[in-house]
Amino acid sequence: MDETARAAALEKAQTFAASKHQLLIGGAWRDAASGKTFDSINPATRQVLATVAAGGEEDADLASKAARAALEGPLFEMKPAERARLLLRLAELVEANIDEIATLETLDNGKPINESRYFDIPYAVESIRYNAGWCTKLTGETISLSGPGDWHAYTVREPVGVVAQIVPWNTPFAMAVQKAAPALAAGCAVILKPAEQTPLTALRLAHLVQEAGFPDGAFNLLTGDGVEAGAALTAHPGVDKVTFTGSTEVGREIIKASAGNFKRVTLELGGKTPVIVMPDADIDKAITGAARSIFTNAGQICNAGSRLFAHASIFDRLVEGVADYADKIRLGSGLETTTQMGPVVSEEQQTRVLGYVKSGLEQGASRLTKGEAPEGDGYFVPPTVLVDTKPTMRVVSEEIFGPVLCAMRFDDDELSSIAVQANESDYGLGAVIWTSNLSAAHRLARKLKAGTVRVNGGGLDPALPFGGFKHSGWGRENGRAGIDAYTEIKSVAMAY
Ligand code: TXE
Repeated sequence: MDETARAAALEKAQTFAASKHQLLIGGAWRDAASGKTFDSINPATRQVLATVAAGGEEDADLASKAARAALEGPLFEMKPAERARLLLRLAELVEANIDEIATLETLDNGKPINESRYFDIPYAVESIRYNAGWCTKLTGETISLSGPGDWHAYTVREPVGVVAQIVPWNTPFAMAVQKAAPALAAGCAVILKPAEQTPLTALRLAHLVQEAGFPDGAFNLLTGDGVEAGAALTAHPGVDKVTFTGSTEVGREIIKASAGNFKRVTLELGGKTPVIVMPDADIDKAITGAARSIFTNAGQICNAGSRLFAHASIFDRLVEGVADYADKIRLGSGLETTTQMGPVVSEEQQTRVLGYVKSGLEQGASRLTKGEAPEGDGYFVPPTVLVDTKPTMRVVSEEIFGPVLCAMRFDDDELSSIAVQANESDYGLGAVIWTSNLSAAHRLARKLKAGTVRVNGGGLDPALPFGGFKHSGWGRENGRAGIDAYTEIKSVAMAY
């Protein structure tokens, strides 16, 4: 983005933020039934950025009915190729407005514009295109039966139905799209509930979904907080499936609330990803990789590499390298192109993350970094590297969701014992290995209890299933597994 493009995008984003924000239900924009609203705050300035409708139980009910009508009407009749065309049109619209959407994301969430403009939103575009491809490829099987008589039997994959999608604030647009695109590709009707901290890019998405030409009610937007709007959706008998990304505690609540009508549930919860650096690794690359893994988006990523395990022979060089990287990170307003780390999303998160650092120091950890938070009103947290950390400390066992790395050493090269250390967590979302010995990498990958294992780098891809073992959740998003999760298998057996 050059200066002119940046200024134009900022003006558009600010104009959109200042506009009236309602709920999208059945193709119509309307206020919340209660008339309530909430404010979205710019975390870099603490100023009110937008005022948004606060949906509740009555709105959730209307949205579920509108979604059901779309599901049983126009979506039922729609050919797969038409769904694909609509999604491809949506991808084009997102791309055409990418500077504005990225700027809006940065204003609402705080993340550096270079992250939103060159990673988050392009990833979302790829996710829409990837899922558009699946529309015409959701096939069943023909099956030979062994019972008495002659049979023709086959399976079909049908849309699971009305899907409530509850998304968090750390990558608001990408997360909304990563959920909505496969659901729409499978023929489901969606009710999206963005996080109350960051509703704006989901609102922009809703306008673009309408512009793309999806039938009324295929995509509904219910802004509001978790306890009212979110909980109303998860308990609603008219909702067939819930997909959620957020905290482990709320994940448990969602399982309970979904039990009433046995909703299908997909959960992407927390993580405490281990980054394992073997002595034969390319250390310079491992330093940069480990630093990026925890400091990107100020550590507010579910699979941020928050536990570093390094062999004793390279430990000092590695952690000093990461601490040096951390101390050079430029913190500031996400709107500045020179900013490498923005504020965390809210005062609550800032207090929470700083509280974790304090608890780590009180429990005996030492801080290698010197970073100070910049002056000003933003919710800044300096990137922090802690050493002398132990598995019993809260900073090591709990998800911090901030730019805080806990470094630990291992002494022997025995892969099993490294895996035991890395697996010593309730979470099992991701793991990263740095080594030049690929046989060791494959062996270690088999031993790690993690949904995704990356070797010598790697990122997120719409084609690669993503999700967790253990307390990190249920099911997978992305890839074939991701779209299958929005379908039910129906078997049809026909006697000749
Ligand atoms: O999450 P919540 P919070 C973790 C991270 C963070 C902590 C707290 O450790 O520090 O959670 O963040 C909606 N029924 N992650 O409190 O509450 C809510 O409105 C239905 C990890 O912000 O889980 C929002 O849309 N919905 C994570 C969404 O859930 C409810 C990303 C997430 O909010 C609800 C975010 C309820 N009872 C936080 N209560 C990741 N895995 O990426 C809340 N919500």
